[in-house]
Amino acid sequence: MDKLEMLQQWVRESRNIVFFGGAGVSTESGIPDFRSVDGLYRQKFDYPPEMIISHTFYEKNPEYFFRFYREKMLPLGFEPNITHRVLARWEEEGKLSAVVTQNIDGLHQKAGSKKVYELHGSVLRNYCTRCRKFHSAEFVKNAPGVPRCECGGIVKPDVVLYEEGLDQNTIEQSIWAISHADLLIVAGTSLTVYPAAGLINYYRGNRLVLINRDETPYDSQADLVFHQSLGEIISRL
Ligand code: CNA
Repeated sequence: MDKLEMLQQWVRESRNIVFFGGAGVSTESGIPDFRSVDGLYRQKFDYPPEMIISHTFYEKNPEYFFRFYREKMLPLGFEPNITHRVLARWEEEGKLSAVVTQNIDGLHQKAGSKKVYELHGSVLRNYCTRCRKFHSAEFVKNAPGVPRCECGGIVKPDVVLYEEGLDQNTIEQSIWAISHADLLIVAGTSLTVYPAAGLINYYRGNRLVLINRDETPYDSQADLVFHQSLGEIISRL
């Protein structure tokens, strides 16, 4: 039996799949990731991207932060791809219990997934830092300069910046899901951003599958590894 047949069998037998993903899940929708050869981290900016999307930089230079955020991090107008759609279908069929994602683009929900744990938040939620009023992503996109609420407060995207903590509830729910999964599929992530990447250590089963174009630090821990396009594999499951 080859690797793909093995994975097909595991998916058939599973009743409690958890999918853990990253930016590579959405590249096939046209949204660039950070660390691929054509990703954001290979482009030239005035500052390293990790610095621009840090809390300190956001506080010190909000004008530059929002210019970068609007141009490079606000993926509006994109559609879910085959991976998002298959995961939504598995959930509906009762085979998949949760998607844990590092993505901030909302595409899993757009494809119909219900149980989605967004470790790094979502560009679709934006709150006034003074009065907590909700604002849409379009509001942030179209605001001139630093987006401001009617009350005068800055509207901040509900996205976890470097130096900021992750939501405790989301972490706990993700750990619970991962530790109870019968099959854990980890895909489209370089597994280099912590604490998110460390969550896969909570998996206790023996069906850990890694699908990623590039190698990851967790390849040797996986029971099956595919260095291929995610869409190519998922479309055959
Ligand atoms: P990353 O570090 O950019 O790694 C992405 C990985 O996906 C790389 O190792 C690629 O080899 C792999 N990859 C890319 N496309 C494919 C594909 N089609 N098939 C298989 N593998 C592929 O991204 P991570 O998610 O690991 O890093 C975490 C950051 C990136 C999170 O904080 C995200 O918020 C952030 N991010 C999110 C988005 C989004 O929401 N769509 C886009 C860009 C960055």
